[in-house]
Amino acid sequence: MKPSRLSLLLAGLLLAGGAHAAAADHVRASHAWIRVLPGALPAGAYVTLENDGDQPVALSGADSTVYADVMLHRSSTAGGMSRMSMVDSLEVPAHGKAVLAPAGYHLMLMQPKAPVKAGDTVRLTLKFTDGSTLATDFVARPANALDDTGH
Ligand SMILES: [Cu+2]
Repeated sequence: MKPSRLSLLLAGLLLAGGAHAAAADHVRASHAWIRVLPGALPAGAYVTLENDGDQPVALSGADSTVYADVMLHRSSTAGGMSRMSMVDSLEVPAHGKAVLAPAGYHLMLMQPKAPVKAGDTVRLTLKFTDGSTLATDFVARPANALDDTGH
């Protein structure tokens, strides 16, 4: 371990009161993608979060320089009607994962400051309830995409 890494680690431990490191340090993000819709319509962002820590962590939202507002939503279907509701946080269990996917949890990206088109990469800063953050690159996919491969 290089000295710089060690000092960062020690600083992190001190900030966390010595109990455990920040939530984001234990989370790995993969399959991060955005489904872009025409014009200024809100876009859904999806990602798989894996937590290798011994404590559950919770996603509280995200920030973006490209979108003016980002909200954590959950889609559900009742009586054949699809609806979305706002969610305060989404838990990622210890040694488990949480999946944000179409028809379920997603980040709702509102008011793009510049057009985002399929093939673009957009960086979102995922935020956790302990205040830690994880910068993640999301690939923009077309409106008819079902997953991160674009199919
Ligand atoms: Cu939504």
